[in-house]
Amino acid sequence: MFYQKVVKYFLLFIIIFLTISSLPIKAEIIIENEWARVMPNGSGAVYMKILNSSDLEDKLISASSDKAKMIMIHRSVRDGDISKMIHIHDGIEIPGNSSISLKPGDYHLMLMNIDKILKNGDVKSVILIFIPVKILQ
Ligand SMILES: [Cu+2]
Repeated sequence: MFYQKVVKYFLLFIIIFLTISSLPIKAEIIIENEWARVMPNGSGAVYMKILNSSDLEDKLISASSDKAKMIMIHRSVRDGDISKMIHIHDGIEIPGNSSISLKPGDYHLMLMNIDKILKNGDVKSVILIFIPVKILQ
């Protein structure tokens, strides 16, 4: 119960800005249903749905915010009875004309050392960096 209360109290919403590269190959990325929560220990997670409406495979490779010292791409996985988080080093691929959901118990952006002055309901931005997979090959 304590956990739920904390989550509710510290809920904050985050607006996402996209950094689309100036490269000639571009995917069409749309972000929906973005939200976030922070924990009393100063960590937090950002969730969203990422839609790729182009034919090109795209990849979320990193994220940053001036309100958190570091953001890592994580995935929660179950190992028997234990839930643990894996650091996804090489990003999240979003195939053409499909979507990926970052949600509790699955992919999320893990915020470390969040600015302590954040309050419930604050709106902050996170910068997402995408690169078309074709460029990486
Ligand atoms: Cu995590």
